[in-house]
Amino acid sequence: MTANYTGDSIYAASSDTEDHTVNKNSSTTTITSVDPEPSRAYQSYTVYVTVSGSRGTPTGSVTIEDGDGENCIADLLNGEGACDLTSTIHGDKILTATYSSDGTYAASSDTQDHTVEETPNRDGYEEDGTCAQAKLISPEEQQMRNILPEGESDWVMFILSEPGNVTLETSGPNGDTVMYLYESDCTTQIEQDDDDGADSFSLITRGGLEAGTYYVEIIS
Ligand SMILES: [Ca+2]
Ligand SMILES: [Ca+2]
Ligand SMILES: [Ca+2]
Repeated sequence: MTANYTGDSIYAASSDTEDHTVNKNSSTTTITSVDPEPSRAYQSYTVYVTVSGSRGTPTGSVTIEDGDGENCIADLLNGEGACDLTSTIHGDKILTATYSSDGTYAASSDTQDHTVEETPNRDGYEEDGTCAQAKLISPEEQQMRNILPEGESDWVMFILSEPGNVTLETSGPNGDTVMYLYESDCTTQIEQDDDDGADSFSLITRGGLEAGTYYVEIIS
């Protein structure tokens, strides 16, 4: 900041300079809720945040961390935001929401307790709940899986190096599956089966498949 005196017929011109810092307005970040509370490992939960300013409404985004390396970013609209976070490690978490300064408002943060419960019945092939997460199965290979709890879905992929026939089968001590066979686009269904296997398990026998990649979804 500079003050200049231009001088007159008696006094010479002079000036003075003084440092002046324009402080950023303060901001207050608050985690308003977490849904669901508690959540389960590998299940996403939504974290809601607000950021208020000493005057006006801060803009920008808030990063929310679960303390175990997972995070999500909530973009602010009218000082509010939310994002979906997925914790892979169960336990008691301290969520940290950090608002980074937008140039006008200073940074601020908040913490909130959140419990992530263990997800039972996971098998060694999870996460495989989408076609993109499908795990490879080789000819003659058996994979030990859980299709639990109800609504769980496991995706498997296999590759035919030449045209051929396939048999796909589920079995187990107890349970009830439904199986879907898809083309390489993950969406064009070739066949589905509910109970053609033993008990309520599934069996698909299909001839004349061309060489290529195929996907199978198994649900309970
Ligand atoms: Ca599974
Ligand atoms: Ca699964
Ligand atoms: Ca069935």
